Amino acid sequence: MNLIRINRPQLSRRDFLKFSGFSSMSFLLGGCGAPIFEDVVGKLSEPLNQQLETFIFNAQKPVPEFSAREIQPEALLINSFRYTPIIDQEKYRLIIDGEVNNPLSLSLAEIQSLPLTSMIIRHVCVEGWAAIVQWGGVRLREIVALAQPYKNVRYVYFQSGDGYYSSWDIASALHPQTLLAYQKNGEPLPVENGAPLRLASPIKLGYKQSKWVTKITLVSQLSLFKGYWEDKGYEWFAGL
Ligand SMILES: Nc1nc2c(c(=O)[nH]1)N[C@H]1C(S)=C(S)[C@@H](COP(=O)(O)O)O[C@H]1N2
Ligand SMILES: [Mo]
Repeated sequence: MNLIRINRPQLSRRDFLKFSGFSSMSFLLGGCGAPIFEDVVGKLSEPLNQQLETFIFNAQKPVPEFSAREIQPEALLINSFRYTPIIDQEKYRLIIDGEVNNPLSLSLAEIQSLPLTSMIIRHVCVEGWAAIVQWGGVRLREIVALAQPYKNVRYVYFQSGDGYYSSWDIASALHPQTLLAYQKNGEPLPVENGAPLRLASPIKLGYKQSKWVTKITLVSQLSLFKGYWEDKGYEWFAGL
């Protein structure tokens, strides 16, 4: 899926080093590959850069959640524009790239070793149905922090295994209730609902919540393509 083109100048290695500001040389000495997971997880507690911090503080207040007995297990309708992609969970990697100091390729085991957040929220589809669902997964902001975005990052692209794509504003992406979910109603996420990994958030309409997410790209500008439904005229922000 090559629809998303990000126009930005290539950084020279010198510029890259200038931008990156690594506190440790181990990454640079580690050869040409990505840093090992333990290296980046160690940086979890480090703050995001200042501008992103400001976004977080300006982001919406937490959305009130529902209680467990309010979950509506049958109400979440499968809504897929195409087919359900077959993704081998063993071989699966979530790529995080774009305008970041620390591009990542994470296995499901690595993602699941990050703190688990669970929430009970209402999923709202623009087609006129809604469902109260419990989602479990990792906060997107944790993954974004690991990737160490440049300070001018404003948007996040999500690419999916079925060719679906969408883009979000960075503030919504960093909202504490925006999750990359791998559980639904206390069970492993079913394939039709986006396994191994999907977006789940109480602040966006259903079509912003990409299933089968394979790649997350952090950018300072949106390209001509903004999302599968968005490019057909649906609202881009799609906030709830
Ligand atoms: N990859 C992908 N993600 C997607 C879709 C899709 O077709 N492909 N449909 C969207 C829409 S319109 C909705 S309402 C929700 C539905 O999620 P569900 O099928 O788990 O109920 O997924 C969203 N995410
Ligand atoms: Mo939807």
